[in-house]
Amino acid sequence: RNIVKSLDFYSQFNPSPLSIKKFIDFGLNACEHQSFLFLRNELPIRLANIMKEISLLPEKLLQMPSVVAVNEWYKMSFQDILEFEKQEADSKTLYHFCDTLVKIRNRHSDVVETMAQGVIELKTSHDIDYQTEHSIQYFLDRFYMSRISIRMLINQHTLLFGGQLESAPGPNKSKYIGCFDPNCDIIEVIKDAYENARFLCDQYYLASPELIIRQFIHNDIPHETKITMVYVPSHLYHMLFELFKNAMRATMEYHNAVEKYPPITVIVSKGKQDICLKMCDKGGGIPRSSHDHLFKYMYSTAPQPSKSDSHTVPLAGYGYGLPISRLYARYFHGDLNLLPCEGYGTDAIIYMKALSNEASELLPVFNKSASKYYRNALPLGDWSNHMTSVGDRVVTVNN
Ligand code: W6P
Repeated sequence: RNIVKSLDFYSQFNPSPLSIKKFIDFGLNACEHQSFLFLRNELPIRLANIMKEISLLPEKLLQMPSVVAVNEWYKMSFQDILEFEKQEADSKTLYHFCDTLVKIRNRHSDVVETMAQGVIELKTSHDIDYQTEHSIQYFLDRFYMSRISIRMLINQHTLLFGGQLESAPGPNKSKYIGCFDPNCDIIEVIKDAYENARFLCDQYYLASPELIIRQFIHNDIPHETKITMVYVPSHLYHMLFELFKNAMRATMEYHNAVEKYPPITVIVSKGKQDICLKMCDKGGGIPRSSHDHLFKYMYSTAPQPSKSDSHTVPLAGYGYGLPISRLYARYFHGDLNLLPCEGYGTDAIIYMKALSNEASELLPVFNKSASKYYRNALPLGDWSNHMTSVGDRVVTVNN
């Protein structure tokens, strides 16, 4: 079968979201053969679903060299996995499958930067209208979420079955199940992210705000003294590190003339359904009008620092950090919100599901409703426009 037919075939199926509980249950009775059978079907489905969406992108974006490259990587990886469609699952095949997954993971390691580059290429060569910007935002959220999910599946398989070369990060790696920590100590992750952000902050500003952590556990959850959960520590770390960098920068810039900087406070609460982290800075906040922009891919105008640069650009501007952090939160049905109070400071909140069976993957599905976003114009606004000056002649079209 050719690739077009295979794409049509696999994109008819919806991805199957897994809950954290499923990942853990599977990891505890890990069976490589079963994992192989699942992935050789599920990976082509997830790849085909997002590749169909790539093909609906605005023509001018699709022609950008970086986007062409990303598209090629996806086609190669899709075909690499289809090799296993009809293969017998003997030990040689299983070994080769692991190897192929590692190869695919490496091939796609720079997808985020490359796609960002494609958007920059488009911005510098074309005027982008509101509609195009909207579909690119819609696409990138779905595209990066798909990528997070595919990498999760690949990481789980290679960590569980890939042998001695792979090992989970962290000191208690033996307690990990793939990349999940069944006893993820949230305050430890907070301290870790804080220390590393503080290191950058000290380098740049020669000072940094202190950290205060307070924890709260719902009255109906007795006998718990330490907030732990089943989670992917690297995802939580990624979100917190990003938020700390922003909170520190705001604090340092807003109080630049004083000796003492107001601390950053993190509140950690565990309820019956949710675990919430609220990070409060007194960095002067931001105007409400720029709040939405913080999550827009198109507003991170500056070229992304290259990998070798990234260590020398501490607390760099709002890149893709916040939108991607929000995707990590949403990936397991949590969320990430910012509540700025201009003139005072900003609260950033991370919500996570406390129950591992409710924390299921949130995956983009390719269907008619998704395609509409790319084809149709945005609906005409049915609220008044912002600030019309007295005397302006505004023609309103009713339709
Ligand atoms: C700010 C802007 C921001 C973004 C994300 C997290 C914290 C903060 N503080 O002023």
